[in-house]
Amino acid sequence: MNALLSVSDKTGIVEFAQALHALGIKLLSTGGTAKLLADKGLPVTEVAEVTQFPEMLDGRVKTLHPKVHGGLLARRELPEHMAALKEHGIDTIDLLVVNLYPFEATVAKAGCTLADAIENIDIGGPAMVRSAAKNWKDVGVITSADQYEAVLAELKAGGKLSDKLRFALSVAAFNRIAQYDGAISDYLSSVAFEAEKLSETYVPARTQFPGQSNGIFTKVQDLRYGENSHQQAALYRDLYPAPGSLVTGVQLQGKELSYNNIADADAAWECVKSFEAAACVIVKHANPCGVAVGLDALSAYSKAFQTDPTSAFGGIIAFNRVVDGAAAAQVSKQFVEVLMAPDFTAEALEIFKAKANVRLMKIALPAHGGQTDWERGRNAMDAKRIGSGLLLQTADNHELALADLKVVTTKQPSNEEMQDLLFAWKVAKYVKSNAIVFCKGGMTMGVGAGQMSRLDSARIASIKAQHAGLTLQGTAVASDAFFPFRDGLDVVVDAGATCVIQPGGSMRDQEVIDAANERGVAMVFSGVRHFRH
Ligand code: 93A
Repeated sequence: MNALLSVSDKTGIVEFAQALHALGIKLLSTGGTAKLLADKGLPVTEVAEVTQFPEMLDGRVKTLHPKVHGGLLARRELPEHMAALKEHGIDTIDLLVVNLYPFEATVAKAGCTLADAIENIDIGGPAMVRSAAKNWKDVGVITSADQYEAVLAELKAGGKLSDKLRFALSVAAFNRIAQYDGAISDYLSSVAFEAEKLSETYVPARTQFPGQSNGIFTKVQDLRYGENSHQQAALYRDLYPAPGSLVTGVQLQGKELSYNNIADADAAWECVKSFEAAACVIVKHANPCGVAVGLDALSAYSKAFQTDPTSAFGGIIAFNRVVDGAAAAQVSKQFVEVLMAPDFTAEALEIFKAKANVRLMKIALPAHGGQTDWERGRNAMDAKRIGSGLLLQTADNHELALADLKVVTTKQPSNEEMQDLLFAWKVAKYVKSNAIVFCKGGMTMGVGAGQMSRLDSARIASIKAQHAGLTLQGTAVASDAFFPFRDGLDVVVDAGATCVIQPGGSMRDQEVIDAANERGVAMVFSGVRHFRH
């Protein structure tokens, strides 16, 4: 049996080659790998010796030779294939061990030149992997060090690999190649051509990672199950995750995050990181059930919790400030599933030690002043699976500025009301449609989410406020889309709202404006809509 070993990541290769040698398998190898094995005293034949052709062009041509590909591709059960090998003096290669030039790691490094990226595009490695994987019936192909153990176990037990393992290795190999080519395509697609790119020292800008540009994802882990226990699930992340996104976080304690935990945690984290002031967001079933800004983590949490203490039970909580002992002590009084923050003080960590089930996630915040979506930690694209299809759109990254607002009523909102309107609008963007959000003093006072009728969302928000013992008198209210009739406005004003923000743009805008004037409330149009389905 002949094995060809050609690896860039040399982790574990010596031990693996030693085990192959002990099993009587002949070792062939390329320059760097061969040298390492020979230095460790292993008998190894250089591929150049087999091909009678030296490695050339700085290693660009090492294994691209019929003696290699013939040995990988020949079908052992076809006499004419074996006769052809014999005629040309080619030996079969039965086991291939290849991992590729580190393209992904190279382009992920700050300051990577275009030339460096290009030099790290492996050609001969993937070619061999494809040959071996195509001929899986006769050749075992190893593309990752974590496959060494399973391969050795079978070789030791029966002297050869099972069909099942060879097939699994072949599938893994094609997956790896697809991912590798995807990474190259993703990277190059983002480098628009300019003459200066011909220079050896040209470093493309970091906007090269718009996130999901070509939909290249890498698997983080299998999850225990999906949304429900009969569903299988896994977590993937962008090849180049945006700074400050949930997938860049580190779990400090607690059980493994579930599918639903991750979905809710993402909703909470995306919402909380949109605030510059100290903020806290509590999420249940993908909707915020309490959002507040305050002087610090503790005050933001205390306000957010008041919105809906019932729903906050078992909630997913996100902070955009370090959680200190005071905030931790308060949060730990409630049942919490996941807690996210840019960091936790030693005192806070000590408090949560006693609550081993709480999943603590430490996630760095992205820079608020970042220029690109990627730098600001936001996806450029948004995707939704439909039956046999995929809906793609640019992400809802619109940010409302004070100057965009148009007051449409005779009554002007006070400065304080204006602040609450902007706060309510920010929150409404993260609430499932139809969204109605009552706010006051930098906290949510009632959230109506996910109803088929805007009227029902308004009613639910006010019922929830009552249940929480809050009054909606003097609140600001945000509606994620326009009021098609005056009835929605009447419901929120009946509940106590004194000012309203909504996109405007309905055929009956005038009817709604007249109603606001009649009821003596202020109304502003944002000019944009924030549907979230
Ligand atoms: O430059 S290449 O694309 N040309 C080749 O013919 C070739 N053959 C193997 N790169 C090639 N390789 C790669 O070299 C392998 O995929 C592996 O990553 C690396 C191992 O080189 P060495 O053994 O010299 O360290």
